Amino acid sequence: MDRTAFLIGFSIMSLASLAIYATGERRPPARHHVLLHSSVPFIAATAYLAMAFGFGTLLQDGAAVYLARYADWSVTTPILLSGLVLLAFHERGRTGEIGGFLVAIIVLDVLMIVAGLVSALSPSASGKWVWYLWSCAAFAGVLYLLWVPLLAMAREHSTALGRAYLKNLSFLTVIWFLYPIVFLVGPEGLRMVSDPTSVWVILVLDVVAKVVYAFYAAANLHTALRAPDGSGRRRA
Ligand code: RET
Repeated sequence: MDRTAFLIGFSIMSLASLAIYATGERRPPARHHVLLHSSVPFIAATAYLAMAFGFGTLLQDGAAVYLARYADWSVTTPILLSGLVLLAFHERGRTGEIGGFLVAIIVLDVLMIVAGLVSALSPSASGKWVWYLWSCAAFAGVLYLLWVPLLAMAREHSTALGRAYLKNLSFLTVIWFLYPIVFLVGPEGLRMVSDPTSVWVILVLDVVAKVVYAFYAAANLHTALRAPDGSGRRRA
């Protein structure tokens, strides 16, 4: 695989990390979201740099498996999910309850990524599909927590916050669904798509899921906090 896509990924992600931080809110209650969202492309830039130098690239049955990509996802996806959990609980909630949701969703999410990596590295076809389906089961658990209890919590908080949460969640769900599809048709799955095509498609997905999503989520939070019932300000 030629380095161009990886170097472009590195450049976009590192500049995006700075841009998200520079244009983000500096004060609570939105500041922690800016910190979370600017750290995500910084981690991705590190992974793209590793991939550009061929670090952590394995060959499985002639197909490249990029370990740096899975390392990136296993850190960045929990951060993105934490942003949504913290939005659903915005400025409320018992520590135990917030912690419980964070741990449950992060564990499911990391298992999803690890099972996906095991699928990519599986030498046998049956092992590949069992691990792929197991990863999808963990993904279903993540989506259940986001769409059922956490959505109810966000709506209970206020109409404005519920709307912001739903917009972010819808965006995230659509883009996240594309990853298992690209994996399925790519070199790690059915091999209908070549390695360079899959690398470019994942680069575009990563930019949308990490960078475009960061600006979209910040705009939705900003609108919610300015709404009369959006609890943008702590009451005295
Ligand atoms: C894999 C393969 C096995 C089945 C499933 C997968 C899901 C991956 C997802 C990745 C999301 C990545 C993001 C990265 C950006 O920071 C591991 C591809 C379900 C949902 C959003």
